Amino acid sequence: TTLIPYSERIKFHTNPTAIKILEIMDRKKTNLAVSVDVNTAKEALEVVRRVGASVCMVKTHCDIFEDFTPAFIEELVRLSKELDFIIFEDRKFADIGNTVSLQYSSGVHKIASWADLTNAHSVPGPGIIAGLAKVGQPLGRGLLLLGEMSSAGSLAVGGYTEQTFKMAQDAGREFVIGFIAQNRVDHVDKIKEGEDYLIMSPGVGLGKKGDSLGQQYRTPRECVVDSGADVIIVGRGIYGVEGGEQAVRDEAERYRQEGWKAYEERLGRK
Ligand code: UP6
Repeated sequence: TTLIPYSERIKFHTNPTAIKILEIMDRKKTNLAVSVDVNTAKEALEVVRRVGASVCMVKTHCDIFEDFTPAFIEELVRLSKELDFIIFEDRKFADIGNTVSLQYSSGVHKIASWADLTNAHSVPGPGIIAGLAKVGQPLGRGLLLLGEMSSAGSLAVGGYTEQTFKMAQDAGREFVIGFIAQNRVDHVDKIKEGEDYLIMSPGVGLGKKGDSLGQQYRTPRECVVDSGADVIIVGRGIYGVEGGEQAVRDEAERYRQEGWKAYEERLGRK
Protein backbone atom coordinates (compact mmCIF):
# COMPACT_ATOMS: atom_id res chain seq x y z
CA THR A 1 0.00 0.00 0.00
CA THR A 2 2.98 2.34 -0.03
CA LEU A 3 2.46 2.88 -3.73
CA ILE A 4 -1.08 4.21 -3.49
CA PRO A 5 -2.08 7.69 -2.28
CA TYR A 6 -2.96 8.35 1.37
CA SER A 7 -6.53 9.18 0.33
CA GLU A 8 -7.00 5.75 -1.25
CA ARG A 9 -5.83 4.00 1.91
CA ILE A 10 -8.71 5.39 3.98
CA LYS A 11 -10.92 2.54 2.80
CA PHE A 12 -8.66 -0.02 4.50
CA HIS A 13 -9.30 1.56 7.92
CA THR A 14 -12.11 1.51 10.44
CA ASN A 15 -10.35 3.28 13.32
CA PRO A 16 -11.52 6.93 13.40
CA THR A 17 -8.05 8.28 14.24
CA ALA A 18 -6.39 6.42 11.35
CA ILE A 19 -9.03 7.76 8.98
CA LYS A 20 -8.57 11.29 10.31
CA ILE A 21 -4.78 11.14 9.89
CA LEU A 22 -5.05 10.01 6.27
CA GLU A 23 -7.70 12.64 5.53
CA ILE A 24 -5.61 15.44 7.04
CA MET A 25 -2.45 14.34 5.20
CA ASP A 26 -4.33 14.40 1.91
CA ARG A 27 -6.12 17.70 2.61
CA LYS A 28 -3.10 19.63 3.89
CA LYS A 29 -0.53 17.90 1.69
CA THR A 30 1.66 17.05 4.64
CA ASN A 31 3.14 13.88 6.11
CA LEU A 32 5.06 15.87 8.71
CA ALA A 33 4.56 15.43 12.45
CA VAL A 34 6.21 17.91 14.78
CA SER A 35 7.51 16.76 18.14
CA VAL A 36 7.33 19.59 20.70
CA ASP A 37 9.80 18.41 23.32
CA VAL A 38 10.23 21.77 25.03
CA ASN A 39 10.30 22.38 28.79
CA THR A 40 7.04 24.24 29.17
CA ALA A 41 3.51 23.91 27.91
CA LYS A 42 3.63 27.63 27.16
CA GLU A 43 6.55 27.21 24.75
CA ALA A 44 4.95 24.13 23.24
CA LEU A 45 1.81 26.12 22.38
CA GLU A 46 3.97 28.83 20.80
CA VAL A 47 5.64 26.25 18.58
CA VAL A 48 2.27 24.70 17.69
CA ARG A 49 0.83 28.09 16.69
CA ARG A 50 3.82 28.63 14.41
CA VAL A 51 3.97 25.26 12.71
CA GLY A 52 0.44 23.84 13.10
CA ALA A 53 -0.57 24.71 9.56
CA SER A 54 2.34 22.68 8.13
CA VAL A 55 1.79 19.43 10.03
CA CYS A 56 -0.67 16.55 10.17
CA MET A 57 0.20 15.75 13.75
CA VAL A 58 1.60 17.31 16.92
CA LYS A 59 3.50 14.90 19.12
CA THR A 60 3.89 15.58 22.83
CA HIS A 61 5.69 14.16 25.85
CA CYS A 62 3.31 15.69 28.37
CA ASP A 63 5.45 14.58 31.32
CA ILE A 64 8.21 16.99 30.20
CA PHE A 65 6.12 20.13 30.77
CA GLU A 66 6.76 21.69 34.15
CA ASP A 67 3.58 23.81 33.86
CA PHE A 68 1.16 21.11 32.65
CA THR A 69 -2.48 22.10 33.34
CA PRO A 70 -5.92 21.18 31.97
CA ALA A 71 -5.94 24.68 30.42
CA PHE A 72 -2.95 23.68 28.30
CA ILE A 73 -4.85 20.66 27.01
CA GLU A 74 -7.90 22.78 26.29
CA GLU A 75 -5.84 25.16 24.18
CA LEU A 76 -3.97 22.33 22.41
CA VAL A 77 -7.26 20.65 21.50
CA ARG A 78 -8.67 23.97 20.30
CA LEU A 79 -5.60 24.52 18.10
CA SER A 80 -5.88 20.97 16.75
CA LYS A 81 -9.33 21.87 15.42
CA GLU A 82 -8.42 25.33 14.20
CA LEU A 83 -5.22 24.25 12.46
CA ASP A 84 -6.38 20.73 11.54
CA PHE A 85 -3.96 18.26 13.08
CA ILE A 86 -4.20 15.28 15.39
CA ILE A 87 -2.58 15.00 18.83
CA PHE A 88 -0.14 12.16 19.50
CA GLU A 89 1.05 11.66 23.08
CA ASP A 90 4.32 9.75 22.77
CA ARG A 91 3.83 7.94 26.09
CA LYS A 92 5.57 4.69 25.10
CA PHE A 93 3.58 2.62 27.59
CA ALA A 94 5.52 -0.44 28.73
CA ASP A 95 3.74 -2.17 31.65
CA ILE A 96 1.12 -4.85 32.25
CA GLY A 97 -2.38 -4.28 30.90
CA ASN A 98 -3.94 -3.26 34.21
CA THR A 99 -1.28 -0.68 34.97
CA VAL A 100 -1.24 0.90 31.51
CA SER A 101 -5.02 1.21 31.47
CA LEU A 102 -4.70 3.29 34.68
CA GLN A 103 -1.75 5.31 33.37
CA TYR A 104 -3.66 6.01 30.16
CA SER A 105 -6.96 7.06 31.75
CA SER A 106 -5.97 8.59 35.08
CA GLY A 107 -3.35 10.55 36.99
CA VAL A 108 -2.54 14.18 36.36
CA HIS A 109 -2.43 13.79 32.59
CA LYS A 110 -5.56 11.75 31.71
CA ILE A 111 -3.98 11.04 28.33
CA ALA A 112 -6.92 9.14 26.84
CA SER A 113 -9.20 12.13 27.34
CA TRP A 114 -7.28 14.31 24.88
CA ALA A 115 -4.69 12.37 22.83
CA ASP A 116 -6.03 10.98 19.56
CA LEU A 117 -3.03 8.70 19.31
CA THR A 118 -0.56 7.11 21.70
CA ASN A 119 2.00 4.31 21.56
CA ALA A 120 3.28 1.30 23.45
CA HIS A 121 6.21 -1.07 23.60
CA SER A 122 5.43 -4.70 22.84
CA VAL A 123 7.77 -5.99 25.58
CA PRO A 124 4.95 -6.90 28.06
CA GLY A 125 3.01 -8.94 25.47
CA PRO A 126 -0.51 -8.52 24.05
CA GLY A 127 -2.03 -7.63 27.45
CA ILE A 128 -0.67 -4.13 26.99
CA ILE A 129 -2.80 -3.68 23.86
CA ALA A 130 -5.89 -5.07 25.60
CA GLY A 131 -5.38 -2.80 28.62
CA LEU A 132 -5.05 0.32 26.48
CA ALA A 133 -7.84 -0.70 24.09
CA LYS A 134 -10.27 -1.05 26.99
CA VAL A 135 -9.83 2.68 27.65
CA GLY A 136 -9.06 4.14 24.25
CA GLN A 137 -11.08 2.17 21.73
CA PRO A 138 -14.52 3.35 22.93
CA LEU A 139 -13.21 6.92 22.52
CA GLY A 140 -12.08 6.31 18.94
CA ARG A 141 -8.40 6.60 19.87
CA GLY A 142 -5.58 4.86 18.03
CA LEU A 143 -2.45 3.00 19.13
CA LEU A 144 0.96 2.50 17.53
CA LEU A 145 3.38 -0.23 18.61
CA LEU A 146 7.10 0.46 18.68
CA GLY A 147 8.49 -1.95 16.12
CA GLU A 148 11.92 -0.34 15.88
CA MET A 149 13.67 2.68 17.35
CA SER A 150 15.90 5.32 15.81
CA SER A 151 18.50 5.19 18.56
CA ALA A 152 21.85 3.41 18.21
CA GLY A 153 22.03 -0.05 19.77
CA SER A 154 18.25 -0.49 20.01
CA LEU A 155 17.21 -4.04 20.90
CA ALA A 156 14.01 -3.68 18.87
CA VAL A 157 15.36 -5.46 15.79
CA GLY A 158 14.97 -8.73 13.89
CA GLY A 159 12.75 -11.25 15.66
CA TYR A 160 11.53 -8.65 18.16
CA THR A 161 10.31 -6.42 15.36
CA GLU A 162 8.68 -9.35 13.55
CA GLN A 163 6.89 -10.51 16.66
CA THR A 164 5.74 -6.97 17.36
CA PHE A 165 4.17 -6.87 13.92
CA LYS A 166 2.52 -10.22 14.54
CA MET A 167 1.19 -9.00 17.90
CA ALA A 168 -0.44 -6.01 16.21
CA GLN A 169 -1.88 -8.20 13.47
CA ASP A 170 -3.33 -10.62 16.03
CA ALA A 171 -4.88 -7.75 17.98
CA GLY A 172 -6.91 -6.70 14.96
CA ARG A 173 -7.04 -3.26 13.47
CA GLU A 174 -9.85 -1.61 15.42
CA PHE A 175 -7.35 0.03 17.77
CA VAL A 176 -3.78 -0.69 16.59
CA ILE A 177 -3.27 1.40 13.47
CA GLY A 178 0.44 1.16 12.86
CA PHE A 179 3.98 1.37 14.11
CA ILE A 180 6.80 3.61 15.16
CA ALA A 181 9.55 2.15 13.03
CA GLN A 182 12.44 2.86 10.71
CA ASN A 183 11.24 0.50 7.98
CA ARG A 184 8.03 -1.08 6.65
CA VAL A 185 7.71 -3.64 9.41
CA ASP A 186 4.58 -4.85 7.59
CA HIS A 187 6.66 -6.01 4.64
CA VAL A 188 4.40 -7.24 1.84
CA ASP A 189 4.89 -10.94 2.47
CA LYS A 190 3.45 -10.60 5.96
CA ILE A 191 0.58 -8.25 5.30
CA LYS A 192 -2.87 -9.72 4.61
CA GLU A 193 -5.38 -8.67 2.00
CA GLY A 194 -7.20 -5.49 3.06
CA GLU A 195 -4.70 -4.63 5.79
CA ASP A 196 -2.94 -1.30 5.94
CA TYR A 197 -0.68 0.09 8.64
CA LEU A 198 0.68 3.57 9.20
CA ILE A 199 4.44 3.66 9.67
CA MET A 200 5.71 6.72 11.49
CA SER A 201 9.45 7.39 11.64
CA PRO A 202 11.27 9.58 14.14
CA GLY A 203 14.95 10.34 13.83
CA VAL A 204 14.55 12.76 10.93
CA GLY A 205 16.87 15.67 10.23
CA LEU A 206 18.11 17.63 7.26
CA GLY A 207 21.20 18.91 9.04
CA LYS A 208 22.83 16.87 11.78
CA LYS A 209 23.40 13.09 11.57
CA GLY A 210 22.57 12.54 15.24
CA ASP A 211 23.09 13.78 18.79
CA SER A 212 25.47 12.86 21.61
CA LEU A 213 22.95 10.47 23.22
CA GLY A 214 22.46 7.92 20.47
CA GLN A 215 19.83 9.58 18.31
CA GLN A 216 20.37 8.92 14.58
CA TYR A 217 18.90 11.09 11.84
CA ARG A 218 17.89 10.29 8.28
CA THR A 219 16.53 12.67 5.68
CA PRO A 220 12.81 12.79 4.82
CA ARG A 221 13.66 11.22 1.46
CA GLU A 222 15.53 8.31 3.04
CA CYS A 223 12.58 7.67 5.36
CA VAL A 224 9.76 8.02 2.85
CA VAL A 225 11.26 6.81 -0.45
CA ASP A 226 13.91 4.31 0.66
CA SER A 227 12.19 2.94 3.77
CA GLY A 228 8.50 3.51 3.05
CA ALA A 229 7.57 5.67 6.05
CA ASP A 230 4.12 7.29 5.91
CA VAL A 231 4.75 10.01 8.48
CA ILE A 232 8.04 11.70 9.37
CA ILE A 233 8.50 12.98 12.92
CA VAL A 234 10.75 15.98 13.47
CA GLY A 235 11.57 17.57 16.82
CA ARG A 236 14.74 19.58 17.35
CA GLY A 237 15.18 20.01 13.59
CA ILE A 238 12.14 22.32 13.72
CA TYR A 239 11.66 23.84 17.18
CA GLY A 240 15.42 23.95 17.78
CA VAL A 241 16.29 26.00 14.72
CA GLU A 242 17.98 29.32 15.43
CA GLY A 243 16.59 32.63 14.21
CA GLY A 244 13.34 33.09 16.07
CA GLU A 245 9.68 32.73 15.27
CA GLN A 246 9.81 33.02 11.49
CA ALA A 247 12.76 30.61 11.25
CA VAL A 248 10.73 27.91 13.04
CA ARG A 249 7.79 28.49 10.71
CA ASP A 250 10.05 28.33 7.64
CA GLU A 251 11.81 25.20 8.84
CA ALA A 252 8.50 23.37 9.37
CA GLU A 253 7.44 24.37 5.88
CA ARG A 254 10.78 23.12 4.52
CA TYR A 255 10.31 19.71 6.16
CA ARG A 256 6.71 19.57 4.94
CA GLN A 257 7.85 20.20 1.38
CA GLU A 258 10.69 17.66 1.60
CA GLY A 259 8.35 15.04 3.06
CA TRP A 260 5.65 15.65 0.48
CA LYS A 261 8.11 15.68 -2.42
CA ALA A 262 9.44 12.33 -1.23
CA TYR A 263 5.89 10.93 -1.01
CA GLU A 264 5.14 12.05 -4.57
CA GLU A 265 8.40 10.52 -5.74
CA ARG A 266 7.41 7.25 -4.07
CA LEU A 267 4.07 7.31 -5.86
CA GLY A 268 5.99 7.80 -9.07
CA ARG A 269 4.54 11.14 -10.05
CA LYS A 270 7.60 13.28 -9.59
N1 UP6 B 1 11.44 9.03 19.29
C1 UP6 B 1 12.66 8.87 18.69
N2 UP6 B 1 13.02 7.61 18.26
C2 UP6 B 1 12.22 6.54 18.46
C3 UP6 B 1 10.99 6.76 19.05
N3 UP6 B 1 10.64 7.97 19.46
O1 UP6 B 1 13.44 9.83 18.49
O2 UP6 B 1 12.56 5.44 18.02
C4 UP6 B 1 10.93 10.35 19.73
C5 UP6 B 1 11.74 11.04 20.80
C6 UP6 B 1 11.54 12.51 20.46
C7 UP6 B 1 11.36 12.52 18.96
O3 UP6 B 1 11.22 10.73 22.07
O4 UP6 B 1 10.36 12.99 21.06
O5 UP6 B 1 10.90 11.23 18.61
C8 UP6 B 1 12.59 12.84 18.15
O6 UP6 B 1 13.08 14.10 18.50
P1 UP6 B 1 14.27 14.80 17.69
O7 UP6 B 1 13.79 14.99 16.28
O8 UP6 B 1 14.45 16.12 18.42
O9 UP6 B 1 15.49 13.95 17.78
